[in-house]
Amino acid sequence: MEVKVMKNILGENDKFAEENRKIFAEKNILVMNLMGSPGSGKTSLLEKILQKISSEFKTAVIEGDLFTAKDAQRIENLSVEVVQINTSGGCHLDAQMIKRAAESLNLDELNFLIIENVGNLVCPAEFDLGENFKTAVLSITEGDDKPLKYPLIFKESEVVILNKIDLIPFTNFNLKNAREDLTTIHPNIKIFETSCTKGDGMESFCEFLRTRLISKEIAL
Ligand SMILES: Nc1nc2c(ncn2[C@@H]2O[C@H](COP(=O)(O)OP(=O)(O)O)[C@@H](O)[C@H]2O)c(=O)[nH]1
Ligand SMILES: [Mg+2]
Repeated sequence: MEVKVMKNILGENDKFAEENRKIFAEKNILVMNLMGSPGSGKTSLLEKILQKISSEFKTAVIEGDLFTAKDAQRIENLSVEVVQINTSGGCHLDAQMIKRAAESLNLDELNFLIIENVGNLVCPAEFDLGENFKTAVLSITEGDDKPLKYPLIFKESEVVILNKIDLIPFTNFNLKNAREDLTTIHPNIKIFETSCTKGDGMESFCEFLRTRLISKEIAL
């Protein structure tokens, strides 16, 4: 019985996800679903890349949070359009929430939509939001065993960001092992090493995003 209920929930979500994907494709908008644990650096990464990308491509952000608009405020401080979704304790965003949030954006003007998912290494990976690709943020302080312990999020993600690389000297995080495990889980996964505090890897990640955006022919 429980399995059946779960199936119905996911079936319903997939219907909304397909509707979202169709709308985003019609409007020629690239959509990235950004996932990762609380505190891995998702909002910090956005703060860094938006400074570059939002001046080249018309970008908006949907912020998912259990409670509060703290992250949305950080994005608004950069003069980037942002919509806040509070899940009131819910551990992930779903496609219907995205559909509603997207209705308040001017999609005709938009090139790039970034969705910061609720901080969680498990549930968000199970829900298709209608995005073009998923990016997982894993920070050095979480430990190099996490890819094997939480494989689904890395299987589902086209990109993984190994963030807080500046903290490597203070931890036992083994980059070689982490890269090997990630590649075992997802052979073609693109791996970026970043530091939001020092700036490492930001240009490489922005270059990847530019290529993705331009290949959809949605430059301003
Ligand atoms: N040392 C270091 N700290 C970082 C880095 N990125 C983020 N942080 C810090 O990690 C904490 C959580 O960052 P935040 O962006 O709010 O994470 P989120 O919960 O995933 O959105 C903040 O105190 C950030 O300043 C990094 O690359 N290096
Ligand atoms: Mg955040």
